[in-house]
Amino acid sequence: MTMLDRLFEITNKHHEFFKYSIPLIASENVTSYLVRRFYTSDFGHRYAEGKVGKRYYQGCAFIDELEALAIDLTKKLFEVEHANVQPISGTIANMAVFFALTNPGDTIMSLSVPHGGHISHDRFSAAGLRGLNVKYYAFDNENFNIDVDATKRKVEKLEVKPKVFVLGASLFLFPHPVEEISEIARDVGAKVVYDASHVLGLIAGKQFQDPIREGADVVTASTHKTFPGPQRAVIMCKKELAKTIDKGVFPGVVSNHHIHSLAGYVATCLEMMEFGEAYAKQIVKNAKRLAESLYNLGYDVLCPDLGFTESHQVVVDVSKFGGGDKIARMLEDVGIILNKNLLPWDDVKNADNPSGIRIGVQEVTRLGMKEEEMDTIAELIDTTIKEKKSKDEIRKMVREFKSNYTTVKYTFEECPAYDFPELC
Ligand code: DSN
Repeated sequence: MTMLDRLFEITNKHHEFFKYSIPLIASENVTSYLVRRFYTSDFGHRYAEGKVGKRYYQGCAFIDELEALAIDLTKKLFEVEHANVQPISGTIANMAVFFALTNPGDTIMSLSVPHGGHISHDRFSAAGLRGLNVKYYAFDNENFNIDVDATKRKVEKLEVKPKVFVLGASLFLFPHPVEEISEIARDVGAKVVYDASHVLGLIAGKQFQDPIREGADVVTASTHKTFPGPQRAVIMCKKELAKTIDKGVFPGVVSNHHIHSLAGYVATCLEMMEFGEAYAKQIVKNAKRLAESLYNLGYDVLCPDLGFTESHQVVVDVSKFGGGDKIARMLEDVGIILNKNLLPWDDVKNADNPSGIRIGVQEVTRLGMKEEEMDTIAELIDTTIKEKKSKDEIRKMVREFKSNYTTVKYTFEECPAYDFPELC
């Protein structure tokens, strides 16, 4: 077998694996053919440093038109005053914002990772790279949210006041108290940055909080989780911060910005304008139903008294079954793909075997699954964890079930989700 044959084999096997598995990673999604078509365009061969109409390379006439369209659609879809569509990932977007709004040695407030914060909000990642001193919000485990009063007291006691309050999370069940935190931030002259990476599709579909109108100064977000686009990111902000943020992006942390995936992002904006509301509503219904089904089967799903979730995520404490690592591996063996996750009461040192698993239903929703299918997924998870059947039998059940859901919906022309299409 040649190396090239090997490359095709690996890629085809990956596609086949996902076609017959149940994808429940909360930070992933599947794009339509419409979006994928633009990945293969000549845009992917070009460079476009700088701003629309002010580039450092020739040949950017149509790239300028494309980027202007992307900015315009982002502003319309999210009803914001300014958008920068150049960051190539959520972490890069956060780095750009830290670069723009802080100086090394400044203090910021973030959620710790066990409380759901993204690594880039923390000192051992992007915030640390900027030399920021990270203080954590007080967290209310029961309500799975920031404890506003305790946070206020904590900020009052700080000798050096924070410059930025980061909101938004990777473990994200309920809207954050943006209004209340913005008030605390205003009192100390700080900005509020809301990382909407996980919930951007729900915000576009008007099924989650609206962070800018609730008081956030800046929203960062990757564009490939609940928002079903290519892997890149956007930053949105109020007009008065536009120049500062743009400079943080370029020349701050972005040079070229992967124009082929920007074209795919534009196509996703158009899909979300047309289908976003129905898609986002179904995501939330599915998440609630999956949580309820698992709870009824005896699982320690977080926050039963709060309706489990208001987002695409369901979080389960599986410590009584051996912990998140063991369970995530068992499920992977039968084709149910999700991730282990630290829970608020876990020590960050236990990241290799945390108490929890995190489940996201956005991709299966995109494939057309509804509440009934969530009951089936809960049963398949239960059958696996309690070893009610052999691995081979469950793998076969997963395969048969998933065979009916391999088409991308909520797009203009439905298409296969997991094929590796021929170009010519
Ligand atoms: N850490 C990823 C997640 O939430 O899965 C996002 O970068």
